[in-house]
Amino acid sequence: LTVADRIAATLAELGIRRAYGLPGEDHMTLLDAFAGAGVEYRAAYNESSAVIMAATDAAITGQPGVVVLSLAPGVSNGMNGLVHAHLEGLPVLVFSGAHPSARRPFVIRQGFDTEELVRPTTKWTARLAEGADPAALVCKAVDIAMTGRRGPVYLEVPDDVVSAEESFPDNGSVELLRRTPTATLTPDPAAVTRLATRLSSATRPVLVVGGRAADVSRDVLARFAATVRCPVLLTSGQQGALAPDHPYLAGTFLNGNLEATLLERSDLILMVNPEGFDHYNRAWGYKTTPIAITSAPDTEWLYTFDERILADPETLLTGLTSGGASEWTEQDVTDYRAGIRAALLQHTGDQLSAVEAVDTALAAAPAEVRVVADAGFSKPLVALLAKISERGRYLASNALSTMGFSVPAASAAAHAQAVPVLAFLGDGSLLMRAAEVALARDAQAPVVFLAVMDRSLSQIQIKQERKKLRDVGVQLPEVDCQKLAESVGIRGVDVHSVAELRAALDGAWEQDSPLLIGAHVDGALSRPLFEVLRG
Ligand SMILES: Cc1ncc(C[n+]2csc(CCOP(=O)(O)OP(=O)(O)O)c2C)c(N)n1
Repeated sequence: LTVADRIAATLAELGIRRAYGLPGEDHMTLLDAFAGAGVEYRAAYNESSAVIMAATDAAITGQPGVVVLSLAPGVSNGMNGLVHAHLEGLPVLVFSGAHPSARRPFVIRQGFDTEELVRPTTKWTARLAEGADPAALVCKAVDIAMTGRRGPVYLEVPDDVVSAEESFPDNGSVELLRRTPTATLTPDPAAVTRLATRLSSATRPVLVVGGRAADVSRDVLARFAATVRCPVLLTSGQQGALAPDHPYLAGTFLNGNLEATLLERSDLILMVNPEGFDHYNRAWGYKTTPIAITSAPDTEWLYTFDERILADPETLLTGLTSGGASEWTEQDVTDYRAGIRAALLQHTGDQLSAVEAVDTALAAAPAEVRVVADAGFSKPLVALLAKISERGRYLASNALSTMGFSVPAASAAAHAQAVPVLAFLGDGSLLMRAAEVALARDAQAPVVFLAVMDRSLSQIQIKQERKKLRDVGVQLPEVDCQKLAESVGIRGVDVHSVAELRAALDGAWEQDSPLLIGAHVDGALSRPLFEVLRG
């Protein structure tokens, strides 16, 4: 067995089933070893997509994602994906080949300090030296990627080192990793009493659940919301934490304008893990200062709190079940949800609008669908209108908000799990990843890409207009999605009305080929919506 075989076998033993990348001559032995160990390797068409795919796999499976990049240009081309994984807090093992150690000081062509390049986006970088235990190194990398705030780690594995025969006895690294202890936080009892008192006298409590982890179970959240009669808002990263039909699920928290209709009425806003990575970068704009429950001392928050309690939210919310004074009714929550829909869907015209395209596609999707949003104008529309059945079934580049996310993310999601995927994107993002819609072929689940085609980078164009600046660089060409899709071997269709869109979606989920729908919309109808969302 070679060192590469041992690396691949260790990944397989840890339960890692897939790896992504774009092959390079510096890591062919490793890819060969993956095939031998049953780690399925998929090539993307550019490295940032490959990293996004590995990060998405991690988001869905809870296991570290794996990506293999070619030295120098492969790593540099993967940087955008790496920044996404880092900001999103997703554990990704980034392997790269390397020049042979003896040649390193003499290398000029493709000679670049890639460890230095990736350093700001990784929790750890290491190089596999001749004679190092490969299984121990992989396990250490996994441990670092998965503990505390999760994130990518970078391992350089020179081909000459991984091709060598390996001679290490099993030192139990994998077993050690499985025995990682978990700690439970015991909150300050006085703070808990103060909170319980505030909650029992609040007439309009609202709970906002945020953060990266699933720190509150659906059962506890459901019971808390119903017994305290407390509307719940979920940040984008927590979508699906409460069942979509729970009578107290108010909707999505973006730190935007629309939520004010609920939050401005509230006299107690309780936030679980208020981390700023998945909402608008703006100060707290509602009159009540929130109380925070944070499960770790080092969360990334944006605003000040009345009080911040370091506690396990699951335990704390389980103990807080008397909502004596709440005046909210289920009808209030239903009205709030209806108000959000009405505010978003009020601006329609003769032509198809972006919001109608999003709403129509969501309505036609199966209940268990996984929804993927890209950066751009449709992102908040998707976040506010989607009904997400479970945690992990809403995917977005929340923190980096990078364009070109949804094509690789949707494809990786459909490879990782047999759950149908509906991916939204603008025409700018589609043009960035056009050929990669083919990556969704041979997946475990059907994928529908819904591209909102408005012939512009509207998110930017609208901001230019609002600042009375000239339109610069924001026009896009008309794209024929049917031809584009068919040229890379998937189905494609172009639609110009709600009726045509419904017809295109009819039966879309029964087909085994991915489908690209180009929804050609009137961009002028998006203008007033921007005002509604951001003010
Ligand atoms: C990689 C990347 N480049 C640039 C941006 C800045 N940006 C944010 S939204 C946007 C426009 C996106 O255009 P499109 O995909 O057509 O969606 P639309 O806003 O038109 O719906 C741009 C350029 C970004 N977020 N990511």
